[in-house]
Amino acid sequence: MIRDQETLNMLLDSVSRFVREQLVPAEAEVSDTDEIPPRLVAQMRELGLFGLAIPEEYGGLDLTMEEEVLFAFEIAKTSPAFRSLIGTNNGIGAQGLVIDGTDEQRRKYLPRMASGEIIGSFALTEPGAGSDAASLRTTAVRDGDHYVVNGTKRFITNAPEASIFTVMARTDPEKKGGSAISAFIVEKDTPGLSLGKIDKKMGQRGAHTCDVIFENCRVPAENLIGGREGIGFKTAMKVLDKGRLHISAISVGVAERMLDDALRYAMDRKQFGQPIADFQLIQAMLADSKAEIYAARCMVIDAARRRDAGENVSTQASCCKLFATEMCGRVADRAVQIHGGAGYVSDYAIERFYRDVRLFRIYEGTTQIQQLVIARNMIREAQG
Ligand code: COS
Repeated sequence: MIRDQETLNMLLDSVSRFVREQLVPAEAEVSDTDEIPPRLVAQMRELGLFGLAIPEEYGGLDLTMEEEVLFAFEIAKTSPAFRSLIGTNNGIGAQGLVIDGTDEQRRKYLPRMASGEIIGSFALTEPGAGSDAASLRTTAVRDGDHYVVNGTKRFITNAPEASIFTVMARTDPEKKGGSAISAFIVEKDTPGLSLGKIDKKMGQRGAHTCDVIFENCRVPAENLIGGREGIGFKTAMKVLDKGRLHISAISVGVAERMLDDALRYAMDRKQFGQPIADFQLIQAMLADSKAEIYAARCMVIDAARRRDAGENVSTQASCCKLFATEMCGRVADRAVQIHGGAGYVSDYAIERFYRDVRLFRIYEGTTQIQQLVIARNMIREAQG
């Protein structure tokens, strides 16, 4: 749903200009230094990019899902690390509060997240619990008006930058499965919370992940999201439904950028006396990529509109994540192929993008988990 086309166009125009004029020229610097320059972070704050998906009453722009995916198509036309910095405040790092938080909890944290003053992070994955998220072992044991949290979270995006964490932990250690899991907001400076060393990743330099370790970390009971135990797994799943749509839209935007780079290279590069874009085998790769990007774009917009209309889009979000991220991987591969030897060296952005986009098929639920969610939902529906 688009609420006001004119206002949205203004936002999309300014984001597109920001990407073209500021972010694209800084891509190599971010990759070399593994850091987003503070001047660009300040500009992101000024543009309101940290609060796009946060309700207006808490200082955000409250974009609908359709508006958000249109934004994501634009911001994704540059290194994914830029998107990652604002991604958790708009997505998994804030949506637990937006969806299931109490008014008091929202008031306390969301305005500062919307302004970009603080970064939020989402701590679900553990060394022993990745795809099988419901088997997580971090515990939160009630002790007076606190919970004592113990456990380790792994690969936590933006953890080194984060001031608050949405942490899923088991409040009933005896009970297996998701119904014993609760979600908490834990502030970075809480005694007993520490961070591991920053992970050395395959790509997305400038975006950081690390372990978050809890050792007898005492969290005020008022930080239990929604004030109820046992709903944390469902909160996480709802957050991921939205996150998966967002990542799908990002996959479309990055694929468009990679295809654009490949097309320009193919028109410029001459072999056998003519631009390689004139050769049909190159054209096949360009055309297949164009068609697949178009298909993914349509899927993402359709699913976003359905979500805005109040439909449960768990199946559609997984279909989008499955198709769009795999499509993005294929486009990356073809774009490297079109660049030939030049695609394998770091003088061209495609070498970096090829590594950067590999993550999309893994995080916020692997392709295989999306297949499982889709098929399960199909069977459930058929059973009535
Ligand atoms: N929205 C709301 N509730 C949901 C839901 C959703 N999208 N998906 C599941 N639930 C509910 C179920 O309805 C069920 O509730 P009841 O116990 O009341 O019936 C409960 O949550 C448990 O669901 P389920 O039985 O499907 O859980 P499983 O452990 O079998 O599997 C999967 C769930 C595999 C889908 C889940 O663990 C998953 O998504 N794993 C991937 C995790 C992930 O994406 N990690 C990325 C790291 S975060 S960047």
